[in-house]
Amino acid sequence: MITNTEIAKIGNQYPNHIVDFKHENDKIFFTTQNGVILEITILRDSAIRLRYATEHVFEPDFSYAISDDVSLGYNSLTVKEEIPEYVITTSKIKVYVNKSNLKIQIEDMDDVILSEDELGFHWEENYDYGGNIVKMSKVCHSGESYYGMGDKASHTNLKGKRVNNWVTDSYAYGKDQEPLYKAIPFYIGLKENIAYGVFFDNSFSTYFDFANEKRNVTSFWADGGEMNYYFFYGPEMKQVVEAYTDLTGVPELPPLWALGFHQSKWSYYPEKRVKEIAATFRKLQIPCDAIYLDIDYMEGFRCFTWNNRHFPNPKKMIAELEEDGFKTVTMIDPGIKIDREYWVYQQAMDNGFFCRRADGPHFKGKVWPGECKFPDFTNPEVREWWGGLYKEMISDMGVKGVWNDMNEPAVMEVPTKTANLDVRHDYDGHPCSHRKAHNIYGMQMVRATYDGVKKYMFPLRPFVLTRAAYSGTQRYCATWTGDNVATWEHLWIANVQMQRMCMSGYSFVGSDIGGFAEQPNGELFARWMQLAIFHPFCRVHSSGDHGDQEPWSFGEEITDIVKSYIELRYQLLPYIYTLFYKYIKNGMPMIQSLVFYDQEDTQTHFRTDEFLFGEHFLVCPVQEPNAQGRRMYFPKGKWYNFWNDEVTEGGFEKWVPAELDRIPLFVKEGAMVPKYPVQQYVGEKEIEELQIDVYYKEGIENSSVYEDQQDGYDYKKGRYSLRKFRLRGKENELIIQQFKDGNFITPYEKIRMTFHGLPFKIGTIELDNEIVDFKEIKLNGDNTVEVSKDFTELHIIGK
Ligand code: NBV
Repeated sequence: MITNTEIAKIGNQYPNHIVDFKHENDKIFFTTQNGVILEITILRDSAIRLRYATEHVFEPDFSYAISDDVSLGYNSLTVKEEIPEYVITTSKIKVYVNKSNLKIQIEDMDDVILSEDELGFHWEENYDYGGNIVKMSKVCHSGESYYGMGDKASHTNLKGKRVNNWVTDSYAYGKDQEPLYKAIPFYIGLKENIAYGVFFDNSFSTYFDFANEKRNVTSFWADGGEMNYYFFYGPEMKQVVEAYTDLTGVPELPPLWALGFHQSKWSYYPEKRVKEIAATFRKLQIPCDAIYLDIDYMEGFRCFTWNNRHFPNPKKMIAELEEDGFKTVTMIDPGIKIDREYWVYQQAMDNGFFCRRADGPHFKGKVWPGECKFPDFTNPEVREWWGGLYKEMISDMGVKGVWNDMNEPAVMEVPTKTANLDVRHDYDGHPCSHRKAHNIYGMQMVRATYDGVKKYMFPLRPFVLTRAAYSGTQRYCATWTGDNVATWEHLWIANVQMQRMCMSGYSFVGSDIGGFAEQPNGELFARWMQLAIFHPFCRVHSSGDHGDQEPWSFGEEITDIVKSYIELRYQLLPYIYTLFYKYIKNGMPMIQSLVFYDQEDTQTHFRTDEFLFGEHFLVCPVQEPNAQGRRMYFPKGKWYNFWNDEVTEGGFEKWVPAELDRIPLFVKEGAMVPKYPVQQYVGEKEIEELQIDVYYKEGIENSSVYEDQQDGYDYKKGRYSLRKFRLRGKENELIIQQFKDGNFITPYEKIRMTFHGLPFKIGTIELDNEIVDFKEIKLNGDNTVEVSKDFTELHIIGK
């Protein structure tokens, strides 16, 4: 008999020859003589799942990442036995499975190899814990590039890097530091300008090596669990990201106010200070929708309690803030103070809701309140209870949003910064240790929070924010990139992290504007704000012990600049809301790296700074002090300078002036950009007309505007308004057609269009085939017209 010790010495094991093959509907099974089973599931013609068992046994099939609404179904599937391999063919890809070693190769219909096993699947028995360390290695072809992977603070193109997914409290992290707060084991490969994706759905600590150890090998592996990955075929990056996002899900629409500006600090207290901050926003007329209460609002850091000395009447304070348009967002951490007098602790004790160590005692860890115990959020009963704890905070107190911090879980004064690996978890009926549950612990906490907050916010929409995340967490909440630093390097990091997260299916994301640790100077703060108004989640937050970080904290010049950018954010709300709608409708990332915009242009493969904000804005932040401008690359197309309408042709690098009050910002020709008037908070003003900036193009361009009640769920019953515009410009005319969808009646009657770059003087205007007197509908000069919102075709003809 072979002993454990001997097994440990064997090292890597590999599948050998196939002895059995079975095809059942959408699944094909290959069994090797040494007991490996490869199960290939065809989800769609361009999406497959590959799963490997050793010793003939699969684990129960369970994942927290996968959405309940995955689109399934393929057009064609054939499986043929040939020599030396089996060939599985769909209408988009061919998968070759080698009979003698189970290695696979995936090709497109033009025989381009997109995924080629190097060693392929192999494994090592884990002597310490049992189970396998599962490994996969692929050939990395020359010129191949890699993107995605969540919040990695590295170059957008991960070629040459090794990363680790183990969600970690990473205070003041640096560039290339690993691991960080999120575990999103999904990458997009780009080979010969064809994009494909790999999602390794394994919640253990996972590693990805993108040609770092060996120039020609890309590999990924996990400390336990199964080799279980999805392969998505593009050929466009957009299709890959859409497919991954479809698989792991999207959120519902947030309340529109959540896309406004948020102000936070660790911590605003007492009540007087909170009100002072709110009043200053209104006094200076700087728009703001949300104000945050960090841990100090609690009594001794006990979750779901209030410190009555600092907040004698929180309900009243929250109501007063609300009257002024501020929504209050409170923090909740996972650690529950060990205190027999504390009801949350008692309830969890009485019901056996805390995590236990392997031998039975509760797991204890030190956090803000001192010694704490931690609920096992992987138990559905615990999640239900946890959700219920929000009743008072939301229904009675009037809190509008909840912020889950430290949910990695972060534990102080231990070298691992987290729970012991032997801690036990229910894992929804698949009991396991913390090694397997760690990466999804925070996700399950915020899921429980979301369910509770949603229930008590009804009929309004919830807003929830998390720090830790695993793939799929985007279904429940927004996220931020954790404890960054007030440095120029961190401005660069924030930019790449946002691009990467959005391209990893997680669009509702932002950074602590200005930096969490240390104190920014006014210039850095202004530059950061200029970037961050183009991030889906837009919040200033700081650790607060270094000085103030409100928009007015850096003198008048900076206040004015920052104010103008927050105002621009509020003007762009209908554009941003439409991006959110497209994200949840089609999986379209709200921010896209240049490579996503044009993967055929190899110039884009290594760009980090420029990005697309939706389809129509090209943004390039200034990331250095004292800059008067910067060089940037313009991808294909023609771009209007947002500030002066000058047009730049894509395909080149160019110097762009950018004094302190300007960020390089460009609009794609043909775009129709919807705007609202500046409001101090969402809903302050009734929208009396929709402003649309129309950027002339010779040719065709589509734009759209999504609107609804800005909160609530009626939109799900068709009460939304989607205006789809098709712009067609010719030498001497411009035609705009509108197609409407949904039955929400927008409050305004008119659309005011301002034309940019018209190459002719307006002579005649036809509205739905009738000539209208231009004088009657023009406003302020010759390039603005006001038309009824329900027009079908607007035809503008030059003189
Ligand atoms: O609750 C305090 C902070 C919070 O402000 C921050 O946003 C989190 O990322 N929290 C971390 C705990 C303390 C960090 C040093």
